Parts: sequence; structure tokens; C-alpha cells
Amino acid sequence: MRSTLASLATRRLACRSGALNRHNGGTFAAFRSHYSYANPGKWQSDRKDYHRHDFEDRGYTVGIGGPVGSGKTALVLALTKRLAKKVPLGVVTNDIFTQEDAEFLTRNKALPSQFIRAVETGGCPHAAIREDVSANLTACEDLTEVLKKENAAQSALILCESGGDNLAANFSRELADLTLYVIDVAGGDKIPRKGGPGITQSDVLIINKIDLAEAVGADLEVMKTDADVMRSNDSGSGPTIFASVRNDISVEDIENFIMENYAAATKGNAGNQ
Ligand SMILES: Nc1nc2c(ncn2[C@@H]2O[C@H](COP(=O)(O)OP(=O)(O)O)[C@@H](O)[C@H]2O)c(=O)[nH]1
Ligand SMILES: [Mg+2]
Repeated sequence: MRSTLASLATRRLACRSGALNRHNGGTFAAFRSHYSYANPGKWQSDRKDYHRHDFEDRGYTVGIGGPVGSGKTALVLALTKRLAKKVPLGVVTNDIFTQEDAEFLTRNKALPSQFIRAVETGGCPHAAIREDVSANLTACEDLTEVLKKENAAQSALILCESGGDNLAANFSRELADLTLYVIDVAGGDKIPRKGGPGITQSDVLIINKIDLAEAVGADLEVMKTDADVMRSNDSGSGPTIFASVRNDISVEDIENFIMENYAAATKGNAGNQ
């Protein structure tokens, strides 16, 4: 008992001195209760190890993550209106205890209800997109089956929205073929430099609600510089898109980004785009 307490005290001292917090390079020594990472995760442009090639049982899956209220559902709604004309499209939503987002999308006629599935995670939403993705995999497979009956010639595309997460959450590559991470300016212009795997490693970082930047005093230049630094690697920086989904600003860029990646992954089976 005494030795356990002593080792805990030593560890805490090490944390305070910054010895266990090598990556932040910040002014303050910070507590981190378990592992120490060399960096907050790096953006990689080449992920061929993760890429799937067969979308027969589960369509090309686009994970849309980000904090609560950043505009994920608004983006899904805007994208469905564009993408449904081009590909067999399904949507999976995640909420903790409700089907709120799926109901919102159905009410707003994003898609016919048979192409929307709701996952109730019952606990921390990040677990269902990262630790145990089985409920989401099942929902995606189920939708793919339904979509195939409508259009067997073209690979399905599935937008999978996570429940509102924290900065430590990003989709597992086991579930998402492409990852979008949505933050918004109202969270403060500090958010990009806080890092976390969604910010550093998502295939595209979307900074939404730029229409509110002036009202909340967010400096978009600072956000862009910090995002580029956090998403940098030896060959450059991962893409960041500034958007106002509500005002249809940059939604087309996001649509194009998805379609390019979908077409490249599904190749001959992507139909006419
Ligand atoms: N001003 C503004 N509001 C937005 C924008 N995008 C979404 N919202 C609003 O932000 C709120 C939360 O959006 P929602 O899509 O539900 O966020 P989610 O929790 O990430 O799915 C809603 O009231 C949206 O109408 C935007 O670009 N500008
Ligand atoms: Mg939502």
C-alpha cells in the first residue's frame, strides 16, 4: 500500500514537472493520468493500409464526427440533398438515448425513411465509432442491402454521423473509409490548436459557422494557421475547409471532396457522376 502511494506520488510529481507531458510544449505542466504521447497524432495523406476495395456488403462509409452542436446534422442534411441525385445514398445517425437526428433528417426530407438508420449508443458516443463499432457496422450493412435492391449497379455511399463527441474522438478506420471532422467558430478560435485525433487526423477538417465569426470574436486566420500546424506532416498539411453550412457556403467543396474519394475507391462501380 505504502509503495503504491509512493509510486503514485512520484508519478504525479513527474506529471507536474512536465516530464510525462512531452508533447504539448506549452507553458504549463499539465496532468495526464495515463499514457504520454509524443504528439497529438499526425495527419497522414497516404493511408493505403486501411483502404477497403470491396463495397458489396457495406457501402463506402463516410464518418462525420465533431463536438455537439458543431453542425454535423445540418451538413448531413445539406449533403443528402446533393448526393442522393448521384449515388445510392444512406445515412446512419448516432445519439446517446434518442433518435433525434434521424427524426430531424426524416422530417426535413433528407431521404426516404428506409434509407436512414438510427443507432442509440446508450453510452459515450465515441465508443460506438471507435472502440466497438459493431452497431454502426450492422446499420451500414443493413442499409447497403436495402440500397442494393434499388440500384445494384452502383456502390452505396453511407454518411455516418457520430453522436456529439469530444476532441479525443475520431472514427476508427474499421468503420469509416473517409473521415470528416466538424468544429465551429462558436467554440472559440482556440479549438484547432487544442488538437486531438479528429483535428489532426481526419481526412478533412471542416470549420463551420463562419457566418458567426464576427459575433463571437473568432479570428479565422488564427484558426487556419493553427489547423495547418496541427495537421502538418512531412509532405504538407491536411485539408481544412471553412464553411457555413446553413448558408450553403463550401458545401459544394465538401461534396466534391467526398465524391472524389468515393469514385477513386469504388472505381468502375461508381456509375455516372
Ligand atoms: N449560424 C449557423 N448555424 C448553424 C450552421 N450550421 C448549423 N447551425 C446550427 O447549429 C445548431 C446545431 O447544428 P446540428 O447540425 O444539430 O449540430 P450537431 O450536433 O453537430 O449535429 C443548429 O441550430 C443548426 O441550425 C451554420 O453554418 N451557421
Ligand atoms: Mg447531430
